[in-house]
Amino acid sequence: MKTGIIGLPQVGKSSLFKILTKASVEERGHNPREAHIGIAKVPDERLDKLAALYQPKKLIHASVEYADVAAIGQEALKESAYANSLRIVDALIHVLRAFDEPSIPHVGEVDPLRDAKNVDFDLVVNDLGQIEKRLERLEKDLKKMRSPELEREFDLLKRAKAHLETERPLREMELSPEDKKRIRGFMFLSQKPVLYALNVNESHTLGDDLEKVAAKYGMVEFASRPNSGITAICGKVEAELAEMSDEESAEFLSSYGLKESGLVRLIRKSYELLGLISFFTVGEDECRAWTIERGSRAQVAAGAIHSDLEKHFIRAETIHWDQLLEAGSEANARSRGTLRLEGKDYIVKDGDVMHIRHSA
Ligand SMILES: Nc1nc2c(ncn2[C@@H]2O[C@H](COP(=O)(O)OP(=O)(O)OP(=O)(O)O)[C@@H](O)[C@H]2O)c(=O)[nH]1
Ligand SMILES: [Mg+2]
Repeated sequence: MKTGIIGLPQVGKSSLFKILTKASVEERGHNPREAHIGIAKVPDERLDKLAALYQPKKLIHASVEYADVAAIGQEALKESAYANSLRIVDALIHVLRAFDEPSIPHVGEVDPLRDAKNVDFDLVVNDLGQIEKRLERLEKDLKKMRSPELEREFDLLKRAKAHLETERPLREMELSPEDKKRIRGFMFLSQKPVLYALNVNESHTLGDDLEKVAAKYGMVEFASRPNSGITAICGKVEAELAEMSDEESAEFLSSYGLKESGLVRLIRKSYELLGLISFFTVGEDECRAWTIERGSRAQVAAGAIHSDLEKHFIRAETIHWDQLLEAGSEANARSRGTLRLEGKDYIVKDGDVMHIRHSA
């Protein structure tokens, strides 16, 4: 699962990428049209609490991959290398300028809603171009030979085209599971779920500002459309936080009226937007979070650990993380009956702790 960080020039994309992934972006000889890739740990208090109980030798959090791409625009999107670096991501974080800084140029006034709409429009135009090309091809093929599958694809693309022509991104279009499969290969840009990230000014009332900034710029309704979300960060403060120890950062956060780093919230929201949840495996050797799609069956979840566990799955000893903490040990939980056996079709819940029993 990979998330692309997009946005207009100089809005703070690379700064965000750097603090997310703690990666260095200044590599020499790097083609600016290719994306930088980095990995961020998904912060998870639940796992930290389980680790406090087990004191494992290894503690492994879930992770999300991010790609820092060059500034977006009609021109950039015409370059296939650029468009392709975006096509391969599963979701987008769209960084929007909400900070004033006269020394850093921006197109006109600070107006993140306008910028968000413009970039969405560019994505829509790009998808329309793709669809038109494919429709032309399909028309020719259908004249030569009728095929029910090609006809279905033709109808679907016609419908997608009509949708895009109303200037709405494909992420808002309703699709049956079959249509989703049919359309997947195109990797349409406007179909990707998006998290708008408002990059705000540093201020003494940052905690409050972050809460209110989406409303201030009239973005609440805009960002509550299907497959969209919104969050706010202050790039400057996050960059300072990234350099601090845990104790220092707790003090620093409270001086701004903040409970947690905006980055933590952003990573969590992008995880949710991708439709992902975590389950845990625990023990004295290792406590670990595993990433699965929401709605996965226990057998499929076992496959996230190892394909052999999926193939030879028997049962999963399961307990919700907070029940395990409450019981204080697996033995206690078993005698209380909160540790239970689930079969292969059990739908795994976010925060379940599982031991997979298998015959491998
Ligand atoms: N005041 C202020 N400046 C910021 C903030 N975030 C980034 N900047 C500054 O904005 C400039 C651009 O930041 P980058 O992170 O390089 O932006 P970018 O979107 O990657 O830029 P391009 O890749 O060139 O499009 C730098 O000078 C940053 O220091 C912020 O929250 N507040
Ligand atoms: Mg950059």
